[in-house]
Amino acid sequence: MTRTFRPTSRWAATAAFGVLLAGCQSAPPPMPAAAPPSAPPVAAVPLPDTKPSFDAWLADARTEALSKGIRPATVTAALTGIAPIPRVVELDGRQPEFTQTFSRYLANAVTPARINEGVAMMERHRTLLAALEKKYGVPGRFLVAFWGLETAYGKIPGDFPVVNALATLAYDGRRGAMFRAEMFTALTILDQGHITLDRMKGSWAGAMGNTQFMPSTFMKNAVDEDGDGRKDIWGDVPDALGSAANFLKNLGWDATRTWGREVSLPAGFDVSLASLDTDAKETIKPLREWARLGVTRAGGGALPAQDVDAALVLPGGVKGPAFLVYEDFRVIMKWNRSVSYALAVGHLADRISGGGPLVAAGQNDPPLKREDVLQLQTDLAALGFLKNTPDGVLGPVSKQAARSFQRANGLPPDGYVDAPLMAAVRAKAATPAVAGS
Ligand SMILES: [Ca+2]
Repeated sequence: MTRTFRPTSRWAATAAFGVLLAGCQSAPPPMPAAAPPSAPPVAAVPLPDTKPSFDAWLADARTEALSKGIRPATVTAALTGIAPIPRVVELDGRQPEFTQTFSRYLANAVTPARINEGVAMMERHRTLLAALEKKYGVPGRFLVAFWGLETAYGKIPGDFPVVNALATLAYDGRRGAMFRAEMFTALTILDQGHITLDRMKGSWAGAMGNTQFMPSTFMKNAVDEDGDGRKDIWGDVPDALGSAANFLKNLGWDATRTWGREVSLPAGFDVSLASLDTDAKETIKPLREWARLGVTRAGGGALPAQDVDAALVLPGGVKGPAFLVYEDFRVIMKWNRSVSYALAVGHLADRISGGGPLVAAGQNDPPLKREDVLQLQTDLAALGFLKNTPDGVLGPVSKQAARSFQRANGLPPDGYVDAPLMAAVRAKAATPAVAGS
C-alpha cells in the first residue's frame, strides 16, 4: 500500500486498530508514577535485562503454537529461521511528521486514474458484483471503492511476509500481545490451507491481500466465494470482494441507504452543528430537520424527503465541502476509523457509478506540521481551552478546543484548524493578560 494516499494505512483494516489510533489522538497520557523527590534510589544494583532474545521468544511462540493445535509442519516452516525485520521496526516507531488535510487526502485518494480503473472494474466484474449485492446486501460500487483505496485494485497489497512481520511487532513493538495473537491466527490460516507461506504477504503491520484484512478480520469474515475450498483474498477476486461484502454485512451495512451526500449550507448556518467526534455522531438530526435549517443538495435542490438520521461533517471547515452522512458512513468507519477515509470510500463509490466531482471547491490547505500543532495545543492550553497534554496530533479533543476558541472570539465554530486559526490563537496567547481581567 502507498503512504501517500492513505495516512491511516499503517493502522490497517480493522476496527480494533482504529480504536487504538483514536485513543492515541484523544486520550490523555497516563499520570507519571513519580517518586517523592527525597526518596532514595529504589534499585541500588541495575536490574537484569528481562527481555528474552528473539530466538528465545520464538522458541516460546513455537511451543504455544503447538499447544494451540497448529500442525508441527506449519509451525516449523513459519517460525524457524526468521529474524525481526528492521524496516517493520522502523515503520512502527515512526512518528507522523504532519497531519494531512482533507482536501489533499481526497485529491490523492480519489484520482482520475483510480476512478477510471474503478469504472473498468465495475464492468469487468459486473456479474460477480451483482451476485454479491444480492447475497450480502452491499452494492458493488462500495466493494470496488474499498478495493481501490486499500490496494489500488490489488496492485499494492504489500510485500512483507505476514508471519515474520507480526512476529517482529509482537516481539519488538508496542501492542505486543495483540500482534502475538494476530500471529497465531495467521498460523491457523496457513494451517487451514487457504494460502501458502510464501504467498502470505501483506503490509508491514500484517494487513493481508486485496482487502488488507488483519488475520483476526480474515478469520471472522473471509469467505470462499469461488468455491475452490480456499479463502484466497490474495489471488481470487471473488474471494476478496466476497470477503469484503461479508465483512461489511457483519459490521451492520444497511442495504436500504447510501453512505451520505455532499450538501450546501445556507449563509449564516450554525456550523457548531457539525460533528467533530471520531464517530461522526456528535449531532444527529433527521434529514427533514437539516432541510428545515436550510441545508440543500450540493449546489441547490431539496434534500430527499426521507426519514433518515444524518450527521453533518465539515472535513475542510466552513470553507470546504459539507456532507450529511448516514449510518453506513459509520459502518465504513468501523473498517477504518477515519472520517477522511470514509468520505473517500463514499465519494469514490459515487464517482465510479457515474456521480460527478464535489460541488464545493477544494481548499488545498497544506498539511499541518507536528510542531505547529504542538504550538497550537500549547497556546490553547495556556488560554484555558485545552486540558489535555499537547501531543502534536490533531484529534477530536483538540478540534473541540479550537471550536471553543472560535466561539469565544467570534469566528465560525467549525473546529477546523488551518494557518489563519493557528495565527489567531498564537496572537491571543502571546498577548499578556490584563491584570484583574
Ligand atoms: Ca476460493
